Amino acid sequence: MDAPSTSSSYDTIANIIRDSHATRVVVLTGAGISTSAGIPDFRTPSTGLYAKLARLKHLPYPEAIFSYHYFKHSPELFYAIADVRHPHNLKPTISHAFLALLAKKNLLHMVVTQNIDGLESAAGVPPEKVFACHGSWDTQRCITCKEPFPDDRMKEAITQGIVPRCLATDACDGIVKPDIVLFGEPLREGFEEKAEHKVVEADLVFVMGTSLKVHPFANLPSLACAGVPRVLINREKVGDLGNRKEDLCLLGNCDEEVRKLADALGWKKELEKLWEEAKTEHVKGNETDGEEYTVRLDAAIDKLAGMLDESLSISKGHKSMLERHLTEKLARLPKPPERDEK
Ligand code: CNA
Repeated sequence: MDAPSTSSSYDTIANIIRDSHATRVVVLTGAGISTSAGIPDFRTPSTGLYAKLARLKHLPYPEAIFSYHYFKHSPELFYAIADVRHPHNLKPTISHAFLALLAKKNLLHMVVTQNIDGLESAAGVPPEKVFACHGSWDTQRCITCKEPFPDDRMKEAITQGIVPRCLATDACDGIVKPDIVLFGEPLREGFEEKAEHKVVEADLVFVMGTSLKVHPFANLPSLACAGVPRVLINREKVGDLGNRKEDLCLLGNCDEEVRKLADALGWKKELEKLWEEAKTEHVKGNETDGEEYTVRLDAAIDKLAGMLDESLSISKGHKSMLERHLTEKLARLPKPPERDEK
């Protein structure tokens, strides 16, 4: 980890906010703001999903489970771990509550999140202030005819780990997919208006809990106008954050850094209260504890490793077909932005 942030960084940011220099705050978030809720991120070595999935020897590469082309070929894998990836009854973190507090104080212009867990809304950020550019688990549809699929049937399929099939007509029988954006799929509509334009309009930008490895999201911080402070809250330096003279880097765990910042702002009590209320409001009934979630995920991946035999492994022929498909797609650029890894 890089050098810890100095107390003057928190005071500098607090002054920018408190003295009303910033009233259009844009927050760009990734999986790191939800890891303390129990949802592993993708890329943290050993605890991230890619590290956990690396033991599935028959996967061509760990990210394949989140690729659209692989999903079309082998949706069983996606659904085998869907239940433990679904954010059922997980609690928002204090970092999510910080976003809600910015909204409550009329400072929040937009949260643009890559996360699909819905925890910003669960913490109380108004829906019009959240743009989940990689979608969410809230709705689902057939990938062939695009017909929406009923929530109760989806819940059943996820719980049982079976691939749901379209009910629209007997002829369709297409695979149903939650409306989350897999690698290789077009982004949700509105990226230009609700993400890019908002960053251009921002007078303060936070970048929290993201490796900035997924494009086009990764380009967003660079759209902040010259002179606009960009604050990175993350365990490590990412992208070009830190390169501009007005950049500030709070390197550490999001929740701890947010607490220190709230303290500098004189918002600590209010933040803790808002967080407590959000947890009580959101989690009704069977609350899932973060540790329990991780244990269940590990068990599901172990089970999957056992299930995965040669019949599910991607054949050499299929792999070269996918590669050909990708090459052809790239050759057809330019086209609307897709969620892509760099
Ligand atoms: P990533 O590539 O796994 O990067 C996460 C980043 O956050 C890394 O730089 C970590 O060092 C950092 N980090 C992790 N935990 C913390 C913490 N507690 N405090 C501070 N920093 C931390 O994830 P990205 O979001 O950058 O990648 C984008 C993918 C991840 C999106 O497409 C998401 O859909 C996908 N994803 C989402 C979730 C979710 O919805 N909660 C979970 C896992 C993956």
